[in-house]
This record gives sequence, C-alpha cells and structure tokens, in this order.
Amino acid sequence: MSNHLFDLIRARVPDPAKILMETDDGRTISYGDALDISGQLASVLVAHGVKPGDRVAVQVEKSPEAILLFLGCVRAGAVFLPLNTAYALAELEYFFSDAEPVIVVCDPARQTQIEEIARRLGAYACLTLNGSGGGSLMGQARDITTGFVDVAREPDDLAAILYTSGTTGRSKGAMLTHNNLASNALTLVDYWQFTANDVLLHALPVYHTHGLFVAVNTMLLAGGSMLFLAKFDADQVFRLLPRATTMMGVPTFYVRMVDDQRLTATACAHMRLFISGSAPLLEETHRAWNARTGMAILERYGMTETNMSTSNPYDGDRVAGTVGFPLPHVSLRIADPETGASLGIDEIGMIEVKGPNVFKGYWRMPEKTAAEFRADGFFITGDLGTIDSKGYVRIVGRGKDLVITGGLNVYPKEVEAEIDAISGVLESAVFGVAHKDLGEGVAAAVVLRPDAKIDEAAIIAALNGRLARFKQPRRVIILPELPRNAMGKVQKNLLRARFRDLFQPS
Ligand code: MCA
Ligand code: AMP
Repeated sequence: MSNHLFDLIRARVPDPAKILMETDDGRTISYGDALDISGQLASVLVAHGVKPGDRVAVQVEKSPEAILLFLGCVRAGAVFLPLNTAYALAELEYFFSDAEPVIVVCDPARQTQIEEIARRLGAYACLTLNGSGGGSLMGQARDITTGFVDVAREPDDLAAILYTSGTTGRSKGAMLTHNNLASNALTLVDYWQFTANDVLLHALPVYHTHGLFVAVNTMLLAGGSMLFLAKFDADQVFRLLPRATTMMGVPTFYVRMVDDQRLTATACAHMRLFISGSAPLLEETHRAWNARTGMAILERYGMTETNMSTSNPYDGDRVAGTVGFPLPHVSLRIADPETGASLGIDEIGMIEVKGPNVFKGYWRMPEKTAAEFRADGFFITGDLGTIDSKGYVRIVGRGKDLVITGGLNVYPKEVEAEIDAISGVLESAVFGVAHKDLGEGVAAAVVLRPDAKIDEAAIIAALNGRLARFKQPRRVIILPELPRNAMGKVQKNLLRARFRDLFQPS
C-alpha cells in the first residue's frame, strides 16, 4: 500500500541518526525520531477515531512536534488543517463549523475555550500541545509502540486544507493534495539546489504554506537539517547564520536584517542562499542587501492555492523587482482579466497558472472554485503582472482587494464587516498603507452614525476577540464621508494617496 507523500519522504530519509530539527534551546529531533514519533502520533489519531479524509485542526505554537503532527496526519490519511495562532475564537468557530474537524489540537492555555467550540461542532477530542512539546498529545503518543502501517493515499487525495480569506465573504479552505505538495517540494529541491549538506535557518511560522510546505517539505526531501527558531528574532538569526547555509523569509525579515549593523559579508560567509517571498521585496532592500553582503536575495512567488509558481534563477541573474521564471512543470500566462485572452510581452494583465502545483479547489465551495478557474484549467491568481522579453515575471499590482502585512494576508472585506457591526459605525473602508517594517500596514477610514460616542481606540478595542490582531487596523481615521466615484464605489486609491504617510516617521 502506498502513501504518496510520505513514501517519498521516507524514501529520502538520510542516515536516521542525522538531525532534522534543532530548536533555539538546543533540543534535537533526528530523522529516526521523526519516523518513530510521527508513527506514534498517527496511532494516537487513529485510536481517537480518525478515518482517511478526516480533518485534524491544529492551532499550536511552533515546535518540532507540530511538524511531526503534520507528518502523523499524512501517515494516518488525515487532512492537516493548520491555523494561525493569532486567530481569535470567533474565527476558529467559523473554521471548525466549515471544516468539521474530528480532532482539534490546541495550546493548553486555550484548551477550555477551544474544546467547548470543538465539541459543540462535533469533534471527538481536543488534545493539547505547547511550544516545548508538552501536553496531552505527546503524553498519549509516548507509550505507543512504533511501527505504524501508513494508510494508503493516492496522489490526488487531500493532505491539507489551508484557509485563505477571500475578497467576498468568509475564508475559503484551499484543498491541497499529496501530489500538490510532493511535486512542488521536489521541484524546489532541484531548482534551488538543496542537498543533504544544507542547514536551513527556519524562523517562519509553520501554519502557512511558506514555513510549512516550502521550507519543511523541501528540507525533508533534500535530507537536510533545520535550525528551528520559535519565531523571527534578529539576535538568534545573527547568532546562527554561521551554522546555516540557507534561509527563507518574508521581506520583513530582510528589511530588519539590512537595518542591522551585524549584516556583513563575513556574517553570511557560510550561507549559499537567501530566499524571499509571500510579499513584494522592495528593490531598495534587494540592492542594499547585495551591497552589504555581495549576495543577491532570490525572490519567488506563490500562493496558498498554487504553492510556488515562479522563482528567480539559482544560476543566472536574480533581478530585483521580479519574481523570476515559471518553475518547471508550471504553465503561466498573462491574460486579459475580462476576456481571458493571452497578452504579449510587457503587457499588464492577470497572472494565471496551471500545473501539478495548483490546488484541487475550495472546500465545499464548488461555485467559488469554478469562478476562479478558466475553462482550460488555468487558475486566476488575482495578481496583476507582466512577462518581459527575457521571460521574467513581474508583479505590478493586485486585481484583488488585499493588504499584505508582514507576509500575512488581510482581506479588507472581512475587517470592514466587523467594523461595520460595531454600534455607532455607519460604514468603513479598510486599506493598506506603506509601512517600513511590515511592507503594508492596515488602516481604516470610518464614518460614524450621528451622535455616536466612539473613537479610534474604542473601535480597535471592539475588534479584540473578533479578529486576529494582525488583521486589526493599526490606525482608524474618522471621516465625515468616504470618497466615492460616480457609481458609488469607495475610492480606496484616494484614501491610500491621502494617508500615504500614516505609518512613516515624520
Ligand atoms: C505580528 N503582528 C503583526 C504581524 N505579526 N501585525 C501586522 N502584521 C504582521 N505580520 C502584531 C502582533 O499581533 C503584535 O501586536 C505586534 O505585531 C508584535 O508582535 P510580534 O509577535 O512581536 O511580531 P513579530 O515577531 O515582529 O512578527 C512580525 C513577523 C511575523 C516576523 C513579520 O509576522 C512573521 O513571521 N510573518 C511571516 C508570515 C508568513 O509566514 N507568511 C507566509 C504566508 P500587539 O503588540 O498589538 O499585540 S504563506 C504565503 O503568503 C504564500 C504561499 C507565499 O508566497 O509564501
Ligand atoms: P497567500 O494567499 O497568503 O498564500 O498569499 C498569496 C499572495 O501573496 C499572492 O497572491 C501575492 O499577492 C502575494 N505574494 C506572494 N509572493 C509574492 C512576491 N514575491 N511578490 C509579491 N507578492 C507576492
């Protein structure tokens, strides 16, 4: 019996004694440990009644055990559903009601509240896992004998669902198959020339595509090791750079590092590759980095729905302001957003992609899925771009109303709905403004009802518990009315222009 993704991982395990992950406090997990413990975790899931295709929702702090739980889910034939630790209870309630997980794993500190929601919505059990690997999940795994027989899974079976917010309405669950994850990781190992000699400095969260699939799956298939930091911390990163060969990060990592006098060519002497993605890397950051270190950051482009689609070359020019070439096996075209007709060199249009990297659809949303694919199978990304005569793809804007703050996506519609529900608010418009550290910061323009007695602080306070902190506006501006065009549509471009210096130091 074969389990598509895990068979591939198992086949590429180097010496079982080799270290797979080492935490900032020196705890190590070898490849052999990873095989044993992920099998024990798969046994725990099955003992709790998990059947192939069942969802296992996980909202936990970063730890090696969180990765082993992902592997345990894959081996048990379950669908891993990771959730950002910043999500508020109201958001979890939606995810659980939509995905109907049979098991929920959460931090012990939030167990009481999360277990109540999980059980009410039909979960069989709520287990706990903290950032040091403690909690009931590992407690139950410890006594189980190893030797779990992996559940059979085909390439097209689901391995994970990752929620991604939408321009309309609530978040959508992107269904990722075993083959989506396996094929993309194999491509990245080759394209970025990862080998068993690589040591990845891993400072990303592990509940999104970047830190989980791009980083971890690629390292597993390369047979390399990871220095596994709990979060991005410049002191830790500079301390560990001499031991690492590669790093993956969102642009905020590189902005912070380039602002730090410890960034020198000597500090990077052991590094062969820095990769950036999830949000645009400013050309000035790319150039400043190159001037300081003599190295060119490699920028790539992807989405939760597509995994990685393009990358600057490993050998060859890494051009600042571009996201490089379509990856092998990925077809990419620039299309007229209205008609879908292919456009020519340097013409701005919708980026559309097709290939084994592209997801299977949105969980239980056939109409939304159909609306985002062309008849010939190309996925409509919502990003606007061009391709130049050398084949480099450039992202020039977004055809979707989206703010990316520190690499995290915020869909204004979702935030506006919560602000509009606050008593005293007539209407609101949420938009992104340039932010030196985060790339973009979230801002809101709000029109109050006559005689309303609320202010900026009260509006932000009212969003606590409703929305993750990173989605909450950092500034709320009270306006007498919102700028609208002749059709009555709010002109966010005017708001962005008027408040462009909101987050810049004066
Ligand atoms: C934390 N805060 C944020 C963010 N992160 N606010 C806005 N945007 C953020 N990204 C808030 C906290 O709630 C807190 O608020 C305050 O900022 C400081 O929190 P702290 O934890 O100290 O922040 P930090 O450690 O400085 O984190 C910033 C970060 C982190 C390092 C940029 O957010 C990060 O690691 N981002 C990476 C996200 C990522 O992995 N994206 C990939 C998505 P308060 O003080 O008020 O409580 S996958 C993807 O996009 C696709 C597939 C792709 O192409 O990769
Ligand atoms: P997510 O839905 O969280 O997976 O975010 C995907 C979105 O992040 C894409 O649709 C792009 O808008 C953006 N993105 C990812 N990588 C880059 C990049 N290198 N440059 C610009 N935008 C990017």
